[in-house]
Amino acid sequence: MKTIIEPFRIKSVEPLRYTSREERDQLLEQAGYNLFQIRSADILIDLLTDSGTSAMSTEQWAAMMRGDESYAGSESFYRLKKAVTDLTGFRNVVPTHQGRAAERILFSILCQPGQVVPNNTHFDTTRANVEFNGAQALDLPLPASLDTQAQLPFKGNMDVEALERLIEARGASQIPLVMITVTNNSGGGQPVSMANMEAVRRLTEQHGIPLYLDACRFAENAWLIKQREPGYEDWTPREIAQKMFSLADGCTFSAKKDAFANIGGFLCTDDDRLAEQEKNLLILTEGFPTYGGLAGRDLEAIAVGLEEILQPEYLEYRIASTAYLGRHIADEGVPIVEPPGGHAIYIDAGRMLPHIPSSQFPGQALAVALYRHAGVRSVEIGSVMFGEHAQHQLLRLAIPRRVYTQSHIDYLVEAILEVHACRDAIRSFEIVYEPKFLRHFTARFRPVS
Ligand code: P70
Repeated sequence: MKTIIEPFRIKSVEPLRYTSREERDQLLEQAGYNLFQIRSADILIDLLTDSGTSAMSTEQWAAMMRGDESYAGSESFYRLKKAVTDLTGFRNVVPTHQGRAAERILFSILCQPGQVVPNNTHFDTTRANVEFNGAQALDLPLPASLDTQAQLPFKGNMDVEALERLIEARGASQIPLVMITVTNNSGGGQPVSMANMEAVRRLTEQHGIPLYLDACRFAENAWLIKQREPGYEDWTPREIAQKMFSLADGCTFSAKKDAFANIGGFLCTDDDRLAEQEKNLLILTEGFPTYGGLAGRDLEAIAVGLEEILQPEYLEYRIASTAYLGRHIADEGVPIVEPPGGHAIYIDAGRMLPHIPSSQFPGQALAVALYRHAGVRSVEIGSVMFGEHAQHQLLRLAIPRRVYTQSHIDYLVEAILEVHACRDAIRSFEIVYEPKFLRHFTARFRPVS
């Protein structure tokens, strides 16, 4: 059969609530044109994020009933630890309430003011946590990835030559760790090749610098390696993922993405001394090391999710469904980050709206226009999120896992094409309020008249 179907059926549904254009105009004004400030009941299709928004399976819900809520020594922790160690090979597994808590603990131990942390591209909380500890968060994406239209298989790769130059210039002692984000979220959900990870590994090993994976979307990255990197066609997604982790010294992980959980994360390392320091910090704010800010039932949901995410039928459907959205809008002239990656389609808003300069936030303008027109929520990934560090002005349409069906995707295609047809009328924005860190969550905007 040629048709790729959703490899699940639906047992429980949530109704969607419709709003009128007039209502949405009013809601936007009240929200300061920031879609984070709109109530979810006022959203028809929510593509703000794929994080924590997955539909859990019957097996995950069943496992939650088994949750052991003991403060210390919970059986659920040992089930999670086994699932994580079998997958990653890491000895120490420190649970956290989500990915950024793992980042905060890791960077506050490893980073000193004045040091530099290279990453293929930092995502929002990763950058904020590095900077909060006084270190510099340096993006080293592939130069070729700057062209959103270039059709290359691994545009998420790190620029290994730039990393080599950095190590020479700054010295290994000023680089507490190197991080690779899979998939590269800020750069269009693009995958990182195994060859690139191996090259970075060789370099970091030579200089004694720890290599960490920001592994949020490891399974989607593994599937894209299987599809795009010669030599891996016959590997299972699990085998590919295991090899990816074997190249690293540790990882941070948000279970809200590639573990189908609504909350949770963890921090892994093979360094026992570092793990002790991490657990000492964990107790201060997250909790005892066998639950780390989560309920026992959450640990169970993650353990099951880590198995389900690697099922080939699921990954095939997932990547095909994202690509379907991308192809249907791109073939009609909407400039997207090519080729479609894993969890999201990214529209190059800078290219689509050439009349709006970066300083007036084309991605934000497009996010507002799409919500106004069709009740669809998306997120700007550009100068609102990253200020001067923005490499592109993108609008991200993130697809929650196992949540929306094919007709929702067809509705999105129609909505985006209609907005695209009226793109010349889309107005720009200026910021009227912003906080110090992670300003995209609470900034307020005003249309420029
Ligand atoms: C997203 C969310 C979270 C994330 C990530 C990478 C590569 C770490 C984390 C932190 C954040 C977000 C952005 C816009 C709107 C809503 C949410 N990414 N590393 O959607 O993990 O959230 O568990 O602390 O992508 O991409 P956590």
